[in-house]
Formats: sequence, structure tokens, C-alpha cells
Amino acid sequence: MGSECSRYAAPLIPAELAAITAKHPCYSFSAHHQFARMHLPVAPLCNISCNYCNRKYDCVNESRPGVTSELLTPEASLSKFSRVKAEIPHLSVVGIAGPGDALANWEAVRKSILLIKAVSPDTIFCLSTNGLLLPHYGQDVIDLGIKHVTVTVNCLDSAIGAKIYRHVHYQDKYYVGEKAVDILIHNQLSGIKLLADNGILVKVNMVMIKAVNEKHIPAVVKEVKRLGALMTNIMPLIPAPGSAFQHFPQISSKEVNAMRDLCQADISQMRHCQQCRADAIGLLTDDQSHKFRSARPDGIKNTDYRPGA
Ligand code: CLF
Ligand code: SF4
Repeated sequence: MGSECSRYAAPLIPAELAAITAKHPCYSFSAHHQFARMHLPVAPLCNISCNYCNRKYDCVNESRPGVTSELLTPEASLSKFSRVKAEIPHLSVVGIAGPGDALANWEAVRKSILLIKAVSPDTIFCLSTNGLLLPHYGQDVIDLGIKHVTVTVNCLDSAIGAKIYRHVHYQDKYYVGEKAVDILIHNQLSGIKLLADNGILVKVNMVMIKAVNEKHIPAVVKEVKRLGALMTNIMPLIPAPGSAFQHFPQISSKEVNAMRDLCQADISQMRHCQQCRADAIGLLTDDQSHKFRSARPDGIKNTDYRPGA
């Protein structure tokens, strides 16, 4: 496959969007030493159940297991953003990466973005989602002017997916097994296409799980590329204590890098992901979130917001 590297050509991005993306620390390797991102923990609910997730903590699709973030209202997000921007002028991106799913909390996410956009129109907004609700809110995301969206896609095959997902809660019904996975995969893929067709730069995260989806990753990469994704971020499963996968073997960084090398032939690979927390602030490699965390005035704990798994 090494000879296939020469076949990959990065898609053309309009100059204005390319200039913006050059300041995005996740989409641009060189930006991650210069520009900071801030996550708004405004999305506590999740509508699916991944077997690698411990629901007491942040969404593992973007976060290191075992990390719990504070939660904010949209108004509190705006005031936190103002504090952070005053202290970190190189803050370029405001992202929503949990603690649950951004689209399962769409009204709070949307309101937070609108409030911040009104005071800081140059801020780049970024979302991370499991993709279940993309067919429902994808157009809203486009209309809001968001240009950077991450979707986590772990498989294309319902038999593999039935080992990864416990249930999907969709349109007021719980689904399990292959039926649940079929709905999730269908929505993820059609959502990626919708976004990509409308000029959104889609990054696809994948959790690489030994003996579950590891051999299947190249097929996922090829399919999301076909649908218009810009890059993939293959992340190792970190078995989270308390999750169904807590005793699963870890994949070595050597194995993950070998998979990224293989898939680089098809699509650009993110290799500097920090699997950061849902309230991360600062450079990717220098989290400053502890300096800005505040106690909730109403005393509500994160776990009070989590739906039953
Ligand atoms: Fe945040 Fe994610 Fe946007 Fe980046 S994180 S929502 S794309 S602004 Fe970045 Fe963190 Fe990795 Fe995510 S290093 S976990 S890829
Ligand atoms: Fe957990 Fe939901 Fe994220 Fe899956 S998508 S890791 S269930 S929060």
C-alpha cells in the first residue's frame, strides 16, 4: 500500500476557508503550537450508548476516559468565553465536544454559539458528534455558518457495530443490536455527505478496538473519504474503568500509527489528537482549564444530567 501514498491528493479548499482552517489547532498540525481552543461543556445528554463509555465521564469519542467536566448554560458559556479570550488572546476556536453529544443538546449548543458569535464574529466554531442527529440538525449547523464538524464513525457493518454500541435512542424509541447500529450508521453517513456537500470540513474520528473493528478501519476510511470527509483521526481505545470494555486490551501507539500510515494513502491523518476533555482550554498540549473552572451555583453535579445508559 506504500506506493498508494502518491495517489492521495488533499481536496481543494476555498482560500478563505483554508486561511481560517490554518488557525484551527486540530485541523492544522502547525496551528496547534500557536492557537488555542476552548470547549464549552454545554452538552450533557447522549442519545447512544458506546461500550467504551462510562456515562459518569466525558464522551470518550473525543475525551480521555475518566475525566469529568463542569457543565455550563449558554449564558455562562458566554461569560466564560469572555474571561478566557481576555487571558488567552490566541484563542481561535470554540468547540463543543460533550460531555455527551453536541446534537443531542442542540438548543443549548446553538444558543451558546449565537451568543459568542455576536461578540466575537471571528471565532471559529467547531462541533463533535456521534452523528445520529445529523440528518435532523445538519442543515441548522450549515445555516449557523459552522465550517468544522467532527463525526465519530467506528464501523460500517452492523454486526461489528453490535459489539460496539449497546443502544441507540432515536425518535423516542430505544433500539438495540443490529437495528440500532443500522440507524446510527445510516445517519452518520448521510450526515457526513450532507455536510461535505455544503462545504463543511468534516473530520471523522474512529476508536480503534482490538479484535473488534481494527481490521475494518481502512474500509471506514475509504467510505468517509468517498462521502467527502477531509481527514480522519484514528484513536486508540483507552479502556475506561466502569465501561463494558474496561478489560479490553489496549492498542499500542505502534499499531495505531501503522494504521494511520496505511490510511494516509486515502485521506489526511490527524496524528496530534490529545483526546481532550469536554471543558479543555488552551493549546492542545497545554491544558489551562483548571484556571477557569467555576463551581455551579445551583450545586448540580454532572452525573445528574446523564441519561440512563
Ligand atoms: Fe474541540 Fe474536536 Fe473541534 Fe478540536 S478537540 S471539538 S476538533 S476544537 Fe482536537 Fe481534542 Fe483531539 Fe478533538 S485534540 S480530542 S480532535
Ligand atoms: Fe459516551 Fe455518547 Fe460519547 Fe458514546 S457518543 S462515548 S455513549 S457520550
